[in-house]
Amino acid sequence: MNLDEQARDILRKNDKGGYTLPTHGLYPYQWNWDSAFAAWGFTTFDPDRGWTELETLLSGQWNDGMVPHILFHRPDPGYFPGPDVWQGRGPIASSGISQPPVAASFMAKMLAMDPAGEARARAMWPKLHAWHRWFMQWRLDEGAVCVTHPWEAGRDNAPDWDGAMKAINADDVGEYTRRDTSHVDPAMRPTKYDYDRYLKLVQIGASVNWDQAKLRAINPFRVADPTMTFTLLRAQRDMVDMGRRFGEDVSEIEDWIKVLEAGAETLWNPDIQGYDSRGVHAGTFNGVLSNASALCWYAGLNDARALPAIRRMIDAATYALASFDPEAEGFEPLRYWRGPTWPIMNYLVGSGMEEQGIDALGARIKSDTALLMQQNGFAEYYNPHDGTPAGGGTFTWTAAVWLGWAGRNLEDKRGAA
Ligand code: 9WN
Repeated sequence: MNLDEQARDILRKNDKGGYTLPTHGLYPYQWNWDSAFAAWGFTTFDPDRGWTELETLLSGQWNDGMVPHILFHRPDPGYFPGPDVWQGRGPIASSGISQPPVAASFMAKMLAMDPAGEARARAMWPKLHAWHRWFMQWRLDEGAVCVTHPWEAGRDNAPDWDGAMKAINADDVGEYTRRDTSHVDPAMRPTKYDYDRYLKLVQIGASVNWDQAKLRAINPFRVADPTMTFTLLRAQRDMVDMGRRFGEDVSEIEDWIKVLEAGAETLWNPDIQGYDSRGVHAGTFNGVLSNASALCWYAGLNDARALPAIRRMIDAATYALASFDPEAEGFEPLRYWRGPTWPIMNYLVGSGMEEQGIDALGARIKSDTALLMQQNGFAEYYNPHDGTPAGGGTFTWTAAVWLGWAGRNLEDKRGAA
């Protein structure tokens, strides 16, 4: 099988009928941003199935507009924490937090690829609008979007959260059994210290039935985050474009864009010459240069200030862009979001650079990402120094990135930028 066929095969095999698992075993449910990538990947060869993926995701939307980060369609003992721990209150058993809102941006791409799907996109637009409003209502700090749990950013154990995690007392979290470490090497996963705190935050949310007003008062974890701010800013721009086409009133969204642009500026940390996460309770930057810092171009900000530090990060790795600055203390090339390179982030960053005319660097990230898959298969993530595949295998969103971007118009741009 060639790589296109392998990638399509992965999507089909991870398809549970209406939704797609990130990978069998490790992640046996529907994850929010994984699902948006899956929808796009399917649209390259089966648009009908692509639209269905997004519709299934939005069928789990809560009354308040939130679209959960996990939908537990069918119970599976292979994942912890499951629906009984989360106690979500939506129409489908779910977690109680959200994830980076990339669905609208993928919907815009899907519409361009399959204009026949317009009626389906039109029906989803108001739901996405309600979800984005939920972020604007509950998650802003000085216009930047905050996460209330490390899992909400999709970058679970990134060093960005270290400061805020220290402030969480998890002594009374109780006994529990992790399942992730029985699927993959524990050395590649977040630590027990991290998991105690992840779980404690879930318990705090569930204790107030995920009431956002109450949670805001008691949650010790609130971090303004570049992942969320930049993906929402991009999503709002795509919503304006689609909304105009659908004859919707987009003036509110245009106002949100201004708020988010100002918010993004509050994440600029001159000390690291990059966009940084900011602890809201502590009132300080975290001093972390990550692949999320490089999402500014994806968000439509052509920021020359941000280029030198990101270029240095790219030069410091063999393959593409590491999730954390390879020259920073605490860099770990195989531990999840503390060093490895992730195809999905490479796509968001690289395609954003291509759109903003940072052509050579964008093309380099793309060809490195393609090379990782050609040499090492469709892994969850890779060691940015030697390309070792790690985490889960036959991964849905990695296959989608191949089909939609990395595997298209292949050129070797290594060394070109
Ligand atoms: C918790 C599914 C998800 C991704 C996240 C990634 C990881 C989950 C976990 O897997 O998070 O949400 O249990 O580690 O960090 O980005 O959506 O692929």
